[in-house]
Amino acid sequence: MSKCSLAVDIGASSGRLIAGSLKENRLELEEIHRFDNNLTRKGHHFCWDVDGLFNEIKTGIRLCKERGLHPQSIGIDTWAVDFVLLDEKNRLLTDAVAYRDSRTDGMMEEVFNLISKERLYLETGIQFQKFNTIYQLYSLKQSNPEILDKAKSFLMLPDYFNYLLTGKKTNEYTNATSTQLVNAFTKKWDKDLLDLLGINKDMFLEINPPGSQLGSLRQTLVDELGLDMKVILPATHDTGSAVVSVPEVDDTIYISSGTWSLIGVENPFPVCITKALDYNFTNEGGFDYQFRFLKNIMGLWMIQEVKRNYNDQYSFPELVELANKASNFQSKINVDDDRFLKPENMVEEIQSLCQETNQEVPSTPGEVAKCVFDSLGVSYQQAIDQIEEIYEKEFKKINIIGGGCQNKMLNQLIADKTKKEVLAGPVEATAIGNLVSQLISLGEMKDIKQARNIISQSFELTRFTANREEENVK
Ligand code: ADP
Ligand code: LRH
Repeated sequence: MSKCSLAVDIGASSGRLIAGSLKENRLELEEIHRFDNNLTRKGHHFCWDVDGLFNEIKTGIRLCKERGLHPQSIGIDTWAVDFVLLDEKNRLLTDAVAYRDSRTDGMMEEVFNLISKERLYLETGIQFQKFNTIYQLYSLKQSNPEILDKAKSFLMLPDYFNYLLTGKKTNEYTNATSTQLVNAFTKKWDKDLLDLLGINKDMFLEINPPGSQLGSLRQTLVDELGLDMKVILPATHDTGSAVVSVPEVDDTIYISSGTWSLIGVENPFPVCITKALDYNFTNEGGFDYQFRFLKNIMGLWMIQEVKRNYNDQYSFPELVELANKASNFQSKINVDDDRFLKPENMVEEIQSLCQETNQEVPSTPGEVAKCVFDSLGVSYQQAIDQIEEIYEKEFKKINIIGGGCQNKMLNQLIADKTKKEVLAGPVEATAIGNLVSQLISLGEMKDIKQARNIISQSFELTRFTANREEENVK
């Protein structure tokens, strides 16, 4: 792989650098570096270790060089909603407080005193999650208004890493929409909303779409790393990049399965109708100004925490295996209850809810895992029913992408419950979508339609059906 581009994909649980190149109409990938990502406690808050993450990005670039790879470009995506603020000298004014931190408790309600829920939804199309950037900023306004007033630049985390790489500051469109502060129709910062909230408008930067080229690495980094490359914006919101990789979006419901399960469809326009508001569906900005009409479901965060609570004694495949063996265990919980966002102990929280609802309490790792997977299945089914109700049509196919599509038990469960054809893959959908944005920007791919064709030629998917015939398909 001589000529390649480099995707930096950092999820809430782990990050990776993957090099990709186009060879005879197929996308070839080479994993360069992988690392864990965890919340760290800083003072009163749970934060992300942005310095550590930037070091991992640099390590990955160094490893490219060691392997003789000279990427022509690099693109960064991360999870959404989190940000930092910089002062006039581009120094950090805030830690990168994590969205699971409790600072946003009660903030949604405070914001609704200033702006009605309906207006917020009609203007932004974004779902109500208590951790959205709007509520994080409002919390900062309550606790440290002087910081907000002093701030000269608002940067989402990929924007910040891009600034560290290039010295250039911009806000990328897809991730900006996750703030709930971008107007879904003008695709610009909603200055009226910011005025109503009393939040300093001047710190928000120009919004640029995926595919924009930011420039080369800073000279100091070129000297340090011995490589130069173009920095290109992918859909910097990881889910935005992931959905680029869904080979066939028409008539397909996707599940982007990782720390969160994002269930939805792609649309050319935002759907801000009352039913979508009632069901709390979002319209996140996507590549090529498409919209992701989807619902956030608590996702595999729950099993990540369960794994941690059992001191990482079991791997993810082992937990799936144990859940399979606990086939008689039937208790189910509402996975979307906020109590699972950041409980002290996930296993105990699950056990408590089973007890409170007079169900059998899971006592073994297999029973706990079975309860999580079955309960996620219930929530998936409900979201799928809601999508079909809103669209007044039946979708025939479900495409599960991301790390979670390796969970065969969950894939089969979804096929059994929905009686739909379930396709699993690609696992590295987000990195692939990130690479595709770069390759389109560089003129190596024509457009997203061609990119999706190439993706479907390049990666094998696994099909699951209710009659339990698992097969590999191209
Ligand atoms: P994120 O990008 O949100 O950090 P990923 O897309 O990397 O998440 O997916 C991580 C999840 O994938 C894990 O929480 C785990 O549940 C699941 N997973 C990863 N590997 C496997 C595996 N071999 N078998 C089953 N599940 C897996
Ligand atoms: C998935 C994700 C999701 C957001 C959440 C904060 O990684 O970006 O789309 O809602 O993290």
